[in-house]
Amino acid sequence: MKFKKTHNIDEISNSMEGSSVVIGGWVEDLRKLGKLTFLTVRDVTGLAQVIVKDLSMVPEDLTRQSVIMVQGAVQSTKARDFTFEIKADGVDILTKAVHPLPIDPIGRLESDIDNRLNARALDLRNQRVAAIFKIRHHVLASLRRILTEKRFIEITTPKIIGSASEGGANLFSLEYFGKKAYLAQSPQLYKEQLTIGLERVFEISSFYRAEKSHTGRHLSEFTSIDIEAAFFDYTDVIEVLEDLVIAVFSDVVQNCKAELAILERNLEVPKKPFDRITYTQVLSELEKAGINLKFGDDLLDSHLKIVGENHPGLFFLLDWPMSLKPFYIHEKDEDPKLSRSFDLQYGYLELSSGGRRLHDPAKLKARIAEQGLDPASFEDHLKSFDWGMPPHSGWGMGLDRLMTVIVGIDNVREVVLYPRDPDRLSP
Ligand code: AMO
Repeated sequence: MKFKKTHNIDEISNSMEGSSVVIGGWVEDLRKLGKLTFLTVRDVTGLAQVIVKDLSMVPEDLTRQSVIMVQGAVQSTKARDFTFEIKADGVDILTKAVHPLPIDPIGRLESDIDNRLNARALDLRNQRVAAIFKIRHHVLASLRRILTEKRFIEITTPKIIGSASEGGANLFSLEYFGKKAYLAQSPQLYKEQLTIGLERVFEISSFYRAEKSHTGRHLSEFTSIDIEAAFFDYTDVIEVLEDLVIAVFSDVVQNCKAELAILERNLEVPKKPFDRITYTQVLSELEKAGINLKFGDDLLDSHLKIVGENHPGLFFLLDWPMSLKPFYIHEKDEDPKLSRSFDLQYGYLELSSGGRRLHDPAKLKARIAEQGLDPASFEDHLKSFDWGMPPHSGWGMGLDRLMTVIVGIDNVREVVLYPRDPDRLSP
């Protein structure tokens, strides 16, 4: 490198007229007008116009998206889209990009999502795509800040595990030094155990589901936000979730104005309280729509579409039948057929599910057997319930699904850098 970068592009303004600066970035556009060459150069913070008077500074074969550094003086400009320009007195060509590129990185020519994902690093030069991942960064920062303020402690649990955390279905298995191992579907068992030592815990990590689903909301590797809290009932963790979603939306609206503008997204901060609808109410809504389900029937996609049309925003779906819930969920004292559990829905889309957990080891063991699971494979987990397990509740929320709601794009592949689904294992 001939020069040392002095400024990010967004740190330069027309008030710096006459100052010498060095920027580094990618050539977005390049035009020759008589003896002048006009370059636009983009870094992660913005776009600058550069004027080169000396033809020898810019080789004939300089391609778009090549990496350059420019040293020059800031000057005012008449160009419509810029508030300043840089008159180059030195250009260092650091890497030449191939021509043609596999996709148009500026997005003038639309590429389909498969081609874009195959060239994801380049796809991020498209400002709409970069905006999504800048927002995702702010969402993650916001989640960590808010949960920390609520006295949750961040944990990291194993992703290679010896037995299923969510029951037997949808598990990826692998060979682990001659033994069979699995990729964790969720941190469920660990987060429950850790309420013993840390009381309130959260994890934000990748988890794995071998689901052969080809939808806009299922991935084989997804990011889950999980919490678990000792001495909390399910109504308490519902409140944490409600506060968290409102605070995250509000942080995004405050901190990501430019990104939301690029996405032409008018994000509204939801208001408290979100509607609370019971499973039994849903059955009667469906009945009115001509669909007769019995208590205990699961809600299929087609049912949730109808419920979503009736309730288009955020709402909690409460009090599911125990028969539909995982072994660790606690029943309602007043009606043991009902569970102390909930889902957070955005219309038909399930964003989160959670509930109060069983903390009595005998009851938990009985439920494991009742669900046809082998108590022996939960031996380590069950042991910890004899060491002073507090009553506890928690939930898991799909970050990728939450992101689709925030950016208003209906496909999780758009909000994950390198998505994994049944058809995609690379790049
Ligand atoms: P559940 O299985 O409902 O619950 O998952 C919680 C949330 O994770 C997201 N999610 C997914 N997102 C993308 N692709 C997938 N394949 C996928 N699977 C799940 C969803 C879902 O609502 N242990 C419980 C949570 C708890 O009770 O704490 C669990 O994993 O947004």
